[in-house]
Amino acid sequence: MARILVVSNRVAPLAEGQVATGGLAVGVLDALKEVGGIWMGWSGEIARESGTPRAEQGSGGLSLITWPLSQYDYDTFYRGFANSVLWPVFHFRTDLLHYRDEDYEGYKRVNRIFAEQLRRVAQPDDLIWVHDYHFLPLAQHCRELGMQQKFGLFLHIPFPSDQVFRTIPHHADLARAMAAFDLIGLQTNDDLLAMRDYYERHLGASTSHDTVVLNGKATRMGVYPIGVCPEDIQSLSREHRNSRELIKLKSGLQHRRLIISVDRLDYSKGLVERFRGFECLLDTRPKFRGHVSFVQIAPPSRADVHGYRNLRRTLEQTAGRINGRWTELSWTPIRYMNRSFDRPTLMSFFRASQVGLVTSLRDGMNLVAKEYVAAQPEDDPGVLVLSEFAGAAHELAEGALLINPYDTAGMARTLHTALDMESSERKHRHEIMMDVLRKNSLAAWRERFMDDLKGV
Ligand code: ADQ
Repeated sequence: MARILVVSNRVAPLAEGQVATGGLAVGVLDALKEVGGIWMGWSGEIARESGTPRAEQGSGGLSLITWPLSQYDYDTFYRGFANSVLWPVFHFRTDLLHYRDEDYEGYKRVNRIFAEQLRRVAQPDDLIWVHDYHFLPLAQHCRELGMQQKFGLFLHIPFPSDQVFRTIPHHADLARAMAAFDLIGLQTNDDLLAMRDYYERHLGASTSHDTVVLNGKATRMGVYPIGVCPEDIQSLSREHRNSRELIKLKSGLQHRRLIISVDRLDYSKGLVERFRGFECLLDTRPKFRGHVSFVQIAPPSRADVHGYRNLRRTLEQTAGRINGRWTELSWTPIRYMNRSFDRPTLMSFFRASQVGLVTSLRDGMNLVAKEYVAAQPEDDPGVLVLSEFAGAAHELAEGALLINPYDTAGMARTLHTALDMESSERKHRHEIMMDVLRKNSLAAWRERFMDDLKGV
């Protein structure tokens, strides 16, 4: 069986006692454990120079190769082009686009470093599976080095409409480089249509349902919605239902109902809109005052990237204002925590919450929505309130209550519906969503992508 070489910006930990979390880490680790292979990426360290690799051997033919980046490469590649151009634009936030030529040069340079590292270890039959927006030109650099293996790219974030994509300076350059991949996987059909539309209209590519042909080279495209392992989450949340952290949370709640949200602190997740929606619920529906609490867990991310510091300040002010207005001696409406919890604890929090609230303004998928559903007790499940702009809404529209996060009054109305929903309807909706999660599991996602890559 062919080995798999995985490239992503960060790799999952292999060391004893450290647990891989999140869809990417778990899904990729499982694939590598099954057939053996190498996972390559940035070590997270800053050094004087980029690129001295360090190898780490795991069990079952699995190893990691990581290397540091220089401060300049980190600033231009990671903080610069990847997170100040691609991330905001792919999430439709052209107002936050901050472009500099040196950042684009840095982005390409780091991609070349990754290509050279790949060439050192790749064997002719390896399948190369590249993840996300950090590495859009990677296959092209590898081809320039003479590599002929099959290259697949999975884009975890949305692909924007062509008008928005064209705000990126050198967008055509980037898109031509992406066409060096043999397979590009996207989260939703909307993303696929947007990408195909761009190639057709702006680069004159000929396209069919699942293939784009540019200058005689065919790239296959497909929709592969990333999933979770519903059974694992179910048992994790059940086993930890008496965890110390959960007991603390419950004792603070004093039998009040709970709305929960968990995200990286990112402007794409619609946190300010969400706080306003909850405020509107309290404002317009007095029966919930003192009876419902909202827990927001949001560890800071990319604090050194433009746009993130302001967001944190705005959220603190908004939460402070709402709590200042409504807090009673025995009740705090919003508990806003800038910290992480381990996965079992998080799943037990989901299980104990009557509403899971996801308000992304744009989101490739949103695994938290799926994790919330999977963690619910079957005999008394909570309700998922989900933004129609998260990729997950494409699969969960029938079971979740969909909202437009820009519609504050609509969000309050939907929260009211969720909090008052009868048990029979909650169970029915939960069953529908669990069927989808089982069918589109993380294993199914990985297998479909890898089978298609082998077949291209
Ligand atoms: P993210 O933007 O990071 O992922 P998401 O899909 O929700 O968003 O995944 C986050 C993961 O981190 C989840 O597994 C969640 O449980 C975990 N997590 C979040 N906050 C946490 C906390 N406070 N403590 C512990 N764990 C926490 C990107 C894209 C998404 C896409 C995924 C996967 O932006 O759209 O769904 O990749 O493709």
